[in-house]
Amino acid sequence: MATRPALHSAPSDEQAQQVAKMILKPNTAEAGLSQIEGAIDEDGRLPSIWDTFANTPGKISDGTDGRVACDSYHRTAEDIALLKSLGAKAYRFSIAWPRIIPLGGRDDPVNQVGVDHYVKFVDDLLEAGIVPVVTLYHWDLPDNLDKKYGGVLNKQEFVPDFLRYARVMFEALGSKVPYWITFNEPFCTSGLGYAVGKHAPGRSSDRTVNPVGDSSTEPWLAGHSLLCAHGATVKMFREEFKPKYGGEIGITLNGDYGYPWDANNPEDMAAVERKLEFAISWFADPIYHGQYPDSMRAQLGDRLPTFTDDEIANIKGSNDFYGMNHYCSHFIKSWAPKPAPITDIEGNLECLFFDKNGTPVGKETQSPWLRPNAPGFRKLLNWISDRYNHPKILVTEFGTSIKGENDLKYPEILDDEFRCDYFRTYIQAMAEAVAQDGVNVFGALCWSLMDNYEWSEGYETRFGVCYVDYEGGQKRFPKKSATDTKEIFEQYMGKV
Ligand code: GBH
Repeated sequence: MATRPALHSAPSDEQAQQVAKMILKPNTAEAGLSQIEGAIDEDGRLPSIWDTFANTPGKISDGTDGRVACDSYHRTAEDIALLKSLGAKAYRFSIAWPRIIPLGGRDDPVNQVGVDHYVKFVDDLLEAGIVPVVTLYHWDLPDNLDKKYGGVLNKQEFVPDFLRYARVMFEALGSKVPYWITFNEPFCTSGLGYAVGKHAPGRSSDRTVNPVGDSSTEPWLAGHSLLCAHGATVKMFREEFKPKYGGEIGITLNGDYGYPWDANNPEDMAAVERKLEFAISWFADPIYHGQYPDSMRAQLGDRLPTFTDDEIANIKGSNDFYGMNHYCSHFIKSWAPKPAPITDIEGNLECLFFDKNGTPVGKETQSPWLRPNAPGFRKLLNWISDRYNHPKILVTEFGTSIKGENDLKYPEILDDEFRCDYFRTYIQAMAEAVAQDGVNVFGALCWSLMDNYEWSEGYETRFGVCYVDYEGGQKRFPKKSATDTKEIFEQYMGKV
């Protein structure tokens, strides 16, 4: 039987540094559910909100869903062998809640087949010498909970239901998993799910997007529920599981960096700060400082909920490490002094690819939101480190798509120099942040091991260091970046 690495039982800072060196090697991140697993109606799994969303006409750009995806549910041995062959030291993946408690609720039955699937997967990873990094929630709420009570909008119901699900997973995997992440990118769940409407369940005030939803209030309620669930889960983990098993827990926040659109305009400078606060501090300030940022209170007034004493006591100090997802940068143009639109979730500003002089922030990719800018990564690492008193940071995602990659055929598609360049420059920027600026990054995971279901962009956008042949039976082929990242990481090993 596989045992978890002893190194992780109760890491001192010095041990954490060793883990850093161990993890700062080629790594890959993945998601459970519709992004890679497929098998959406097998072994007792019931639909998630993403299954329902994908089957709503017009929501996914290529009209696809996660029914098969990379077929990873049936290919765990193959995926682990692939990771091993690429020299990966850690693997981040998420658990699909609808496999564990298909109806989702705290009184609903646990699906043992689903639990066993992940236990075996983690055992096999450990056997292969790969550290599992487990995300409990990567956007795939059991659909039943959305239908029954509105999912994350209903804090009273959502928090105890999530806690029960988390408990089942800590019981099953607590002795084996050294790093837990409660929620992946709560900004996306809240903002894209309940204001923009581009993510499940797709609610929005924009009636061309959805017949129901209120973008002025719902994202803030959703975010509040997620914070409360995170806080309560960490409390339970620390009281009941950490003393027995060790292990660390945190939340993963997405955040892209911003430069002023007009560097001589104080309004744009202030907007940069607001942009980072609305994206990152919305969640990180309550966790590290015990309250929402002033800029959000000022713009949102009572639309931003308040914490009870118990809630904030759970939330404040609840990160053992900061999980950081980071992809790109933008130029930020303020809308102030005009008041923010009531549906705004970004801080009364716009994010642009070009500055006032027409200089681009980076080269175009396939993703409409992503242009690489490696110096922005170093700057954001410093911003987070300064604002939150030098937390330990695990970079849980960074990576890029490539303009037109999907139009290439095998084997040309394996020659992804653009992605190699992205990882080379971003890893260099991260190494500088660590070595020269003293930022405490202890690990980094590339997004992603293989091309996968890219949410509302379907399969047209690829992020993998391995190519997945969707038409030819989901076979995986390492791209150039798969071997390059191994070498790039190794170059920095022991030097940071
Ligand atoms: C990550 O989010 C996700 O965690 C991961 O699952 C995904 O595969 C990866 O991105 C690559 O896309 O134009 O309004 O739709 C990264 C942060 C924030 C990027 C929201 C996309 C979409 C803005 N994401 N953004 S919108």
